[in-house]
Amino acid sequence: MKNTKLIFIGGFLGAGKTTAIAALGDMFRREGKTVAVITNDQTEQLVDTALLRKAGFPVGEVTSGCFCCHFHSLEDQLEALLDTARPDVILAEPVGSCTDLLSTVIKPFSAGKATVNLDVAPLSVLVDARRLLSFRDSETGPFQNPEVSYVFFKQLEEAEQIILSKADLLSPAEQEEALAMIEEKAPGRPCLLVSAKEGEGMDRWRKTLLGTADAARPSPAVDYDIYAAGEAALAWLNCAAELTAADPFSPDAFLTSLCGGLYDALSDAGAETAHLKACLSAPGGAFAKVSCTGSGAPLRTDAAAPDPARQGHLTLNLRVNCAPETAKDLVLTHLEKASRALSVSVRTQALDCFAPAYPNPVFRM
Ligand SMILES: Nc1nc2c(ncn2[C@@H]2O[C@H](COP(=O)(O)OP(=O)(O)OP(=O)(O)O)[C@@H](O)[C@H]2O)c(=O)[nH]1
Ligand SMILES: [Mg+2]
Repeated sequence: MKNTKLIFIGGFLGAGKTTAIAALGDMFRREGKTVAVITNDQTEQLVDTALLRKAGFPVGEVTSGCFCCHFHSLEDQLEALLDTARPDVILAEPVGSCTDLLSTVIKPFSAGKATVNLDVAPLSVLVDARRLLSFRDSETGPFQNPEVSYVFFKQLEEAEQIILSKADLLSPAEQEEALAMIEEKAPGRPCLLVSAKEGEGMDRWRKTLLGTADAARPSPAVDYDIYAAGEAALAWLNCAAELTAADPFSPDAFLTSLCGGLYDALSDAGAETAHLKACLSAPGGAFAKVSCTGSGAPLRTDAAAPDPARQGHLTLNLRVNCAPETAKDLVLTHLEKASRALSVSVRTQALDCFAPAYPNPVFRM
């Protein structure tokens, strides 16, 4: 029986985990390996799942909460993928507000606590240098909340290797500043500079993932009250809607109108967006996606669907530091505005909005 590799790619919201998973998955596939992915969120309707399925990966979802608190759901999803896809490699993306993965996920797998026996790779934690530097100049950080900063830096502390992502966007000075900050927060930790978009550093990183996690590493102490407060400071909103129009509309223009307007309104309300992402699937396989990771970063088009469509399925995920009700009101307002601007009728199918609950891991070793 083959020994399937299980690779956890952690890191804060918007750090580039899904983009890296798609790129690593492609690299493994080009070597002839079979690859599957597990996505994870606090609730259903995931942009990441839509994107990775569109890229041709079998995807299992844990949508009831983070891997650590829903370890048995993670086992169920792994078992299902092992049965159906028979992968050589499973790439797993924990929720971006999650930490203490070494104690609650990596060590339990390494100690044989799981129902599936998989070879767990070293824990990689991605960090977006611009986001990292945004924590530098104020005590409360970009989210105006020391508990969110606590979660962000705990993720770095528990990494077996730190991956400085989106290298293509960084000036040499930003790279240097980010590397110095990482060395200060996690002294001596291996750190790779990568760009999943342009390929820089990716092959070096891929090779390290063929190794096995060092489960004997001491886990950082994590204060769960602070961790819980950090997670709860962010409003979490997932939404799905069906779009229809009498005359064809541009999926790209709809997403830009919706997310551009929403992002500006959140900024005007004094809220810092951790990640706003939305995708639109149209008949015939067209797929458009936009994303914005805050701190003044522009809205980016990750996938374009240039042909006009008469219908589409919209998925929107927002994580932002404001009250859940504010996030919900602004999303509904901007859905309405985009609907009017593009003469598209929007039928909301699902809309979940809340602050994440206190984390209660199944195992903590
Ligand atoms: N230029 C550039 N952009 C990148 C790179 N990696 C990711 N991005 C962009 O960063 C944004 C966020 O990327 P994701 O991969 O969705 O980040 P994530 O960590 O999975 O986000 P969450 O799942 O919400 O926590 C997207 O617009 C990506 O296209 C990169 O290497 N270079
Ligand atoms: Mg993701």
